[in-house]
Amino acid sequence: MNGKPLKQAWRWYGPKDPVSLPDIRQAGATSIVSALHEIPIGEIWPVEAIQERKDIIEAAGLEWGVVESIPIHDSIKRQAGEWRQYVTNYQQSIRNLGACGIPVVTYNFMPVLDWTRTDLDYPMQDGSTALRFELAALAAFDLYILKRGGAKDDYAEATLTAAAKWMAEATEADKEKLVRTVIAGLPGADDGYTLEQFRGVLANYKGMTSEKLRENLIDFQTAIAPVAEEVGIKLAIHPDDPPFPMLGLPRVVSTAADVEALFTATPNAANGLCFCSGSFGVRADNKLEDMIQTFGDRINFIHLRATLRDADGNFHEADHLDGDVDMFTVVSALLDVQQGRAESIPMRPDHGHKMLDDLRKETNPGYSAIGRLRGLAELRGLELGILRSRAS
Ligand code: DNO
Repeated sequence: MNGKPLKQAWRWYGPKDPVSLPDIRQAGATSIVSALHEIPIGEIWPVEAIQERKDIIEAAGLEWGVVESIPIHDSIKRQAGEWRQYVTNYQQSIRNLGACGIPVVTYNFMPVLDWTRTDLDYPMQDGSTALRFELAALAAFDLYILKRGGAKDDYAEATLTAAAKWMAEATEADKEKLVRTVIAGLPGADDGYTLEQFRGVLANYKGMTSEKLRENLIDFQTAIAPVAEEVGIKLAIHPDDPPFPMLGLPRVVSTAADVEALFTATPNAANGLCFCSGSFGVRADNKLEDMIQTFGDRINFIHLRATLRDADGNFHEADHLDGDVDMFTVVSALLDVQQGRAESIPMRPDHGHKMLDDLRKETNPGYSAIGRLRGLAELRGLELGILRSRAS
């Protein structure tokens, strides 16, 4: 093959993941993306626990290439309470990961909720199911279930009407399911909440502006980037998913300008990006190819998936080579970045449809085996085609 390919990685939730390490080897991935999900947010990841997990991965013939994620304690995002202690703990976790030779650490800075969807089983025409975000459902949750003060001002008239309709048509079971889907925590995200707890944490953010949140993020990156650099770790901040403010909470890693502001403020070489085509791709104003060219040097980890939006602000996760993301252009641009690097950048097929046998199994939403296996196979073929066509 002419040119260096990306490293094929796969998210594994640890020993309890229904998709095992031997399964992952059969999918053809060589590198594992994982976290010590059992460690409470804010606590230090001990060397022994990291090493033990690393040994399990290596015994299966794989490598632990990326940590996704060390979640950030909420008090750091607000700079409240014991936040300095939590930053110190985070620095120590990075040192410990460095001591074990783990090269990349991913994290995000979304307040309160990590990635959010309103439907985890949205039927596709081919019989598989996908993850979906329906703006009217989120608005219905916000206005009628959470009953957040001032929520009405955050939505366009058409969304308010659609939300009222959603609510009128929903059964009690639909409403309960929506609450669970939005706030109970998706796999790999922070802990879930009950409705009461959720109101409490939202209240803690009262008055939080995007300017302040951005400052807090920059302070955090300024504190951790030199430590990462010292121990040979590359950081990769994951963009907001979805990439816009939600439930009155600001979000500051949604656009090219957001990303630019972070690298300008903390130019340290360890301060990098997880380029997630699906998250950034939800906004039509994010020009993915330009972003890859602009931030190429900073891209330390890649998530590849495609989303399909509609005019009402909804989106669902399309097949990897379908949807609004022009995957040929995205992978081509990423391969340009890759050619300037000594090491292969890890890339994982992000999410996947629930399909075939997985439809009858208990799986982690977005992280069933076969849908991701299909995604990885398609991406691998696309990459090979691009690299081969460049050979002449
Ligand atoms: C969802 C994932 C996110 C991601 C974190 C990174 O599938 O992309 O949970 O891991 O936001 O910190």
